[in-house]
Amino acid sequence: MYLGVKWSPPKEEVNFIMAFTNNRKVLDFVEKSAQLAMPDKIVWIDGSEAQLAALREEAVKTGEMIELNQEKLPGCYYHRTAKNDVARVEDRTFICCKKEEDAGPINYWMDPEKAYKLCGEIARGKMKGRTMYVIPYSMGVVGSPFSKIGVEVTDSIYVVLNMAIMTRVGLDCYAALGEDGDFIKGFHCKCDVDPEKRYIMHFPEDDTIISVNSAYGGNVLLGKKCFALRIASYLGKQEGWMAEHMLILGVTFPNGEKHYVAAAFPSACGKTNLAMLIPPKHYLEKGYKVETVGDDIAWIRVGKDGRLWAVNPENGFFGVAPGTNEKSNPNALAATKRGTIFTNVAINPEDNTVWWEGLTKPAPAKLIDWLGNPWTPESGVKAAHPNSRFTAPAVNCPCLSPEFDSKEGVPLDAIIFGGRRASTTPLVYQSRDWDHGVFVGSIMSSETTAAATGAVGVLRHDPMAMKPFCGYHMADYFGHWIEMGKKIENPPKIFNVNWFRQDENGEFLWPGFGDNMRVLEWILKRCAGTVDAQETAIGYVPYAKDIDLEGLDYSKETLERILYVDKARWAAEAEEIEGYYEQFGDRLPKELRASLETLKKNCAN
Ligand code: GTP
Ligand code: SPV
Ligand code: MN
Repeated sequence: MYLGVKWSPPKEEVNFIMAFTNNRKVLDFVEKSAQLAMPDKIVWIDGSEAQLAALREEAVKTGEMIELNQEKLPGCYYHRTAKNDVARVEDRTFICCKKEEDAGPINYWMDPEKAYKLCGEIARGKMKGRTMYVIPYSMGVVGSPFSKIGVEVTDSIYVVLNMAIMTRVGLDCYAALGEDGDFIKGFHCKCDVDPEKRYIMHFPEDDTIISVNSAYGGNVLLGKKCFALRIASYLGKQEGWMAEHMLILGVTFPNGEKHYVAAAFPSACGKTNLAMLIPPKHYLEKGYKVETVGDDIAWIRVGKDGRLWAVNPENGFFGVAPGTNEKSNPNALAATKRGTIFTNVAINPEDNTVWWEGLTKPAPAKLIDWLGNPWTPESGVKAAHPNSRFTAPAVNCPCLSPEFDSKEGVPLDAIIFGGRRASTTPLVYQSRDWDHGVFVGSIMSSETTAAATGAVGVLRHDPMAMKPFCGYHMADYFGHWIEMGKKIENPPKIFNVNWFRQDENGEFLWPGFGDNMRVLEWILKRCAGTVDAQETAIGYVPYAKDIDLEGLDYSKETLERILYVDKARWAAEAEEIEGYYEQFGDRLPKELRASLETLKKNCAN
């Protein structure tokens, strides 16, 4: 039984000659998907450039994609989604485990049987007149002990082409599976792109994902948030590893030493930017270098050496376009110059290139906005959707780490949490130890962004930046972090940063972007034990003198202001956290409760 449909296939209707695999589970999954959605045709994606080129051509013919200026942007295409389909839909994203209590208070839950039936009814016959594409893909380098294979079926060429950038698509995935290997099943059907019937369902106990009535990024590129975070976090808990919403970067010191950090910030809160940062001039002159291993997802295991090792399971960047420019993130911009798909940005009709808010100042005089309407700077609306994105191959990134393809990943010196907080949270602080670091991650709050539907700028808890992405009970996830800590002989140090402190006029108090290197340096010095810190109610905070301000027109007073730990505010924060923790009941690890008590005590005296 799959999707509520009994299987009685007229086999000759389905093209299995081109299946490329004798894995009976793959064949069964594809058969059942076809039986349900009734496509006219099945196309088995092999990942070859010839096949992808033909699909691009077809998508341009049907209007699904627009070919951009091939001289200025070779291999680049443009896609517009439906107006109602521009971001992840958290309230329509479900964890469908057997017991409701296992999904926890933070996830939306649906009974698996009900969810299969509902989606079965919605998707039945919806691929009639369409083609179903079968995409074999690997999250991580094929053959790495970290990696896992998925197969996504979809009726969208846009999905095929994006998956071919974001993951490792190819027949070697079938070879890795063999005749009997298991994989994550992903069924996607855009159906009628009806927001009322849009569902993103996860069945962690069945290794299955179903997505219907959307054709947007995180809802439909099933290898990404659905598999690599929601399903993988569940697998990680079972198998003793971690799937996190984290960037991974490497810092090379002037003496040649390399150190790696992973950082969890909520959606549209600066992961891509930090991962690709270019250090200030005097750091470059001294020989510092920052390289990107990943910008969104990290799979992390304990290595033989008792350290944590991280890989980026993705193969591309699905990055926020607005705000990306030559100054803020030249590396990301360079990555979008070839082989990239742009979604919901604006088009400059003069030369058939792309534009978004913040790319250039002033804006071009005339554009076609993300809705397809003529636009001028006087229009009074945004030309690009605030969650418009680029899908760029990782290999394009000038600062891509040589360790990007490493099968073992990179060893972590530090884990950094961070959110978008106008007040309270200082620029940076260090936790006292692993368990306290888990507490620091668990109490993260951040203002919402355009990455998900709903209001923007609302402060909410987003523990470890995983609120929308944890595939099981959040308190059990905290417990898993605590348990992992016991297995790591040489744990990374855990920090929290906040690039988003604001003054009374709503202006950011910290320059951010490349200047975040100054904070990274302090963090790595703390890891090496070469810089002192002041102990405060919330953890260790830098002495202002230890944050390098060379080459920056920045007052020591402002720095002191954003490093200051205001006990009264933190006492209020602790009280708020107490209320927030209540929903976890007895499942909340005692270590976290103890850390909360310490915080309360520290703020009281
Ligand atoms: P997802 O892909 O949604 O997971 O997001 P992300 O965490 O990779 O976010 P990204 O780096 O794309 O940043 C999103 C927004 O944050 C953009 O508008 C950036 O301009 C802004 N931003 C990033 N870094 C900084 C910073 O250091 N300071 C300030 N003020 N803004 C930043
Ligand atoms: C996020 O929202 O955190 C993203 C974009 O990285 S999406 O893939 O749409 O989830
Ligand atoms: Mn993300």
